[in-house]
Amino acid sequence: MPNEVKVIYEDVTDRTIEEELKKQREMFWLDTRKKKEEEKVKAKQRSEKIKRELANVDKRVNELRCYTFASLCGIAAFEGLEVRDILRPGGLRIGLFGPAGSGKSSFISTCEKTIKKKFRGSADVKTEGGEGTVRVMDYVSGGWHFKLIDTRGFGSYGRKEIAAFKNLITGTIKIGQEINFTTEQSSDIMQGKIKNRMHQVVFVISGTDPRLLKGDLTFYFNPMREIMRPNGLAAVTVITHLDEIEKKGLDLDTIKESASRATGCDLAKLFFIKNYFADEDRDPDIENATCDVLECALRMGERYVRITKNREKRAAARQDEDKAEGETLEAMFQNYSQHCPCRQRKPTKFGLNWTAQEYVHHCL
Ligand SMILES: Nc1nc2c(ncn2[C@@H]2O[C@H](COP(=O)(O)OP(=O)(O)OP(=O)(O)O)[C@@H](O)[C@H]2O)c(=O)[nH]1
Ligand SMILES: [Mg+2]
Repeated sequence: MPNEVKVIYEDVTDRTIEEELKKQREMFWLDTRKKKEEEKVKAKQRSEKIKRELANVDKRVNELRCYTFASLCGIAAFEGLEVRDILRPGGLRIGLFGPAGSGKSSFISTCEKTIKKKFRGSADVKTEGGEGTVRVMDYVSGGWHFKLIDTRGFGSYGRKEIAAFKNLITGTIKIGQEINFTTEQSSDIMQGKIKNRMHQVVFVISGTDPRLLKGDLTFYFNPMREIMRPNGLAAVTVITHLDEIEKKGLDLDTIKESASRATGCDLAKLFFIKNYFADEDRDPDIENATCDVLECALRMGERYVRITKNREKRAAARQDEDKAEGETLEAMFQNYSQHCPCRQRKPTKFGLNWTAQEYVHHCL
């Protein structure tokens, strides 16, 4: 009998499947662990990069904390000028203007968080359905030689809004007072004391404002620019909502050019920012942008003070000269009047409308 070959079939399918599954599970865990470790390394690198960047920002922030008036343009630029009224805490006044809800109060909170390292809160940051800023408020005062002045967003510019703008620029509407649009009476910018005026204007625009790309904001800013220009005031522009701009994939250059047309600011004086929200971690990009805006505004504010003080000094010198000239003429008239054949007629009677030559001619 031939050897019987017994073939035993073993069903290994389940085992193979199980082994395969086990292998896959191990691979999955290995993969996940590897990814987690990579993420950890990346997060560590990111946080170290942020730390390094924040250390650099801190240098700039400390310079702003130690800011004293004239330190950017150099004290030599103010030689011969009386600047003690500005050279004091809160002396240089920077006013923020722009449409309602553009982010003025939020930008001030961002500045405070950057400089003071704590978030002021959102007392007058617009909430849905709520009212935004109504009163003139000053911030970042402390011992620093500058302060930021928050104003109410104007819907559009009529005569009453223009009057309010002039009154804000001159300091006629004081810190703490309500900005209402009930009067058409405005103060003359050249008359107010320099120390009470705003020395620099910061225009604040939301980068997602649909009026910006349509070109409609030009009409909004023109009345302000017309008041500022003859008075030597120039503006810096902050474009807020950078996060929204990026989310919507809008083109930054197009927005910048539209903002430049609307505000008249050259491109170097336009800055994008995403404002801080409450409890947000420190962000070097936000803080660098904040430093850029403040440094530019302070430099331009110093320039405004220098030009205006020089202008007033020259005007005062001219007045003194005129006065001295008037006195000299009067003395000369008196002298001639003693020899005047018609002495009985006092020279003052002829007034100073006569030139010295006419008077001498008359006497001789
Ligand atoms: N996403 C985003 N929201 C912002 C930014 N800046 C401001 N906001 C929001 O915009 C709204 C208006 O901000 P405000 O700071 O109150 O604007 P405002 O210009 O002070 O408004 P008025 O005082 O009414 O003139 C608030 O809900 C802010 O949280 C930003 O950069 N990004
Ligand atoms: Mg506000």
